[in-house]
Amino acid sequence: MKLSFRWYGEDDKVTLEQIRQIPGMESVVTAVYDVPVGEVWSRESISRLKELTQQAGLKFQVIESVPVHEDIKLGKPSRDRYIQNYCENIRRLAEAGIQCICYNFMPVFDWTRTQLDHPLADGSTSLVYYQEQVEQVDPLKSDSDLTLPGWDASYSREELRDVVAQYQALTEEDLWANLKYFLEGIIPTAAECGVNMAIHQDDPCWSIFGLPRIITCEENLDRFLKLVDDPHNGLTLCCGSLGCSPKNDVVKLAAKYAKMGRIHFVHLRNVQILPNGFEERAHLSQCGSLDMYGIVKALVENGFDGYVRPDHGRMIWGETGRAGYGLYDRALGAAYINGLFEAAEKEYAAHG
Ligand code: DNO
Repeated sequence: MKLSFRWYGEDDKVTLEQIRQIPGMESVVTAVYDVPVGEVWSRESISRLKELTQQAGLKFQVIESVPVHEDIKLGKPSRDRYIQNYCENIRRLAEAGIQCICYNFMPVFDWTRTQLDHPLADGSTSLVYYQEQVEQVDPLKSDSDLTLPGWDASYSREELRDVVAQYQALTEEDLWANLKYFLEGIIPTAAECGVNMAIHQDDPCWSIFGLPRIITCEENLDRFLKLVDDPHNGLTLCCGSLGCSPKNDVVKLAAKYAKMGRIHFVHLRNVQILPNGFEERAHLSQCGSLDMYGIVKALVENGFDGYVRPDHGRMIWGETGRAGYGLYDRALGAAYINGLFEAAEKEYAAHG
């Protein structure tokens, strides 16, 4: 396992020096943020990130994310140009030493929560999703002044309505076809460059606002991997995204896809499933619904050797900053992940 930590670049309040001091930390997970979605990343921006990372004594090997332009997901004629750009980004990142690229294929909305600072019983705050709050939001109604915290702020409300409306005619099968077209366009380049592509599951793993979501469950992950059956077409196993539905057995999925050699990156995070949604919790198994040791054991026993990062943390000890991405609770998560892997690896070495 290669321990990594997400860093949002030079504007991140969390510094590379701090990240470096987390025990066992190897690699940074980052991205170029100064280019609009769909365009080619400049070699200067990429090498700047690489330089800063290496100066801090960390490796520059994982990107999260190279975002996929909506025209690709919608299957518009302009997608070919965006797919070419995507391939060029893969080539440039490979030249800089990148081994793994995380991305997602969610229409319009990336991860969605209804509140980012919900107080938990211990006085910390965390990200939560309550279905009844989501149901109050209609992104197509201009008079609705409700927004959700994870929304892409680069869209004006008008643009958001427009792009959401374009998806109304798109079925799940259309989205599958567009994903296949995209993969057929990029995986040969990734294979040539030795880069592992790692799709992130939809978060949460169900449809929101009537928009299709397909990277959600075992059946669909099986289908995804067969779209282009090449080891470079793999997964970011996001435990929190899959684990917010009781239908997904994350331990089983970790074992299955690790055994197939198709998990390149793992986001480890715990969630508490509730009747009306879920709350993000501390990483520790006893704090939520997921068996974190079970997941790690399944990875280790099935030969997983990819990147791992602690995922969203709570805000603790008075820290303020980017929701889910403070230093303290993610560092606690990293320490816990180290412990789980050490135990699972020693156990496996001793008893198989
Ligand atoms: C949220 C993240 C996601 C993830 C993308 C990957 O905190 O897990 O935004 O980076 O979905 O493309």
